[in-house]
Amino acid sequence: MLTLERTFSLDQYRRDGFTGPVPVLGEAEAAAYRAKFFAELGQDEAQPGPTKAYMSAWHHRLRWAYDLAAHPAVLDRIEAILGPNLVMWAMHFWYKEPGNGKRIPWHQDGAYWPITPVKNVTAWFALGPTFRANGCLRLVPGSHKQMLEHEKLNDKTSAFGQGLKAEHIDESKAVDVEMQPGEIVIFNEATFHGSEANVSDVARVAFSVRYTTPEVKILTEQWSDAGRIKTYLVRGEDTHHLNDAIRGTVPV
Ligand SMILES: O=C(O)CCC(=O)C(=O)O
Repeated sequence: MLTLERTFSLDQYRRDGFTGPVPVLGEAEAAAYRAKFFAELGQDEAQPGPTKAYMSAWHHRLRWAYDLAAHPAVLDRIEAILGPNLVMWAMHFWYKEPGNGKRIPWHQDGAYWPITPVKNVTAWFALGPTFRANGCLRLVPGSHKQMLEHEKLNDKTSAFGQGLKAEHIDESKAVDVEMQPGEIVIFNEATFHGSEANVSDVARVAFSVRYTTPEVKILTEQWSDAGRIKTYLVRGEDTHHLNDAIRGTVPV
């Protein structure tokens, strides 16, 4: 199994389809954001439980979530990959309380997204510790070279109805991305990724932020949940104005 380099490397990103994890927040800062997360759920962090809360687009209405999604230390890394003009277009919290039996099946994000061209960099941000037993993110290095067909899954343990075909997955090549609170790992729209159930007593608190460039058009009319998609120019200039109709407003 590949050993994580725990550094930001453009060479690794190009070779493996991901890079990191790297620290962005200190432990105390990550804990403060984690507290805001649980406060928003209306839960006591010491007794994390299941939630029916909507987990997308908190950055449209909560300034602290926007500040995380547009964190300069994250944007510096994304800019190194995508260049100076950056559009942030989605954010989703991935929370698994202790005992959450759902797994995220192996998938490539680009297979789910009506955007053209399909170009995206994701920062997956751990606000709490992530490790094998609480369902840390798993990635397959070098899997990002082509898009593959996804199929329907009839599996009650899967959080998604579709995923990559089992024949395309070589579990022996998968990497468990165990992370400390405040770290990010960066991957692209084609990198195989997923995660297992949380069989520990530690909540897994994490979120993803999606970034692209102004020449990418988001086809909101093909999106089943279009309200969660808004574009924020977080660096540089909008050279194409393709998504003006869904421009987001930074919350106060
Ligand atoms: O958090 C997970 O386990 C999956 C995350 C994911 O699918 C994503 O960020 O695209």
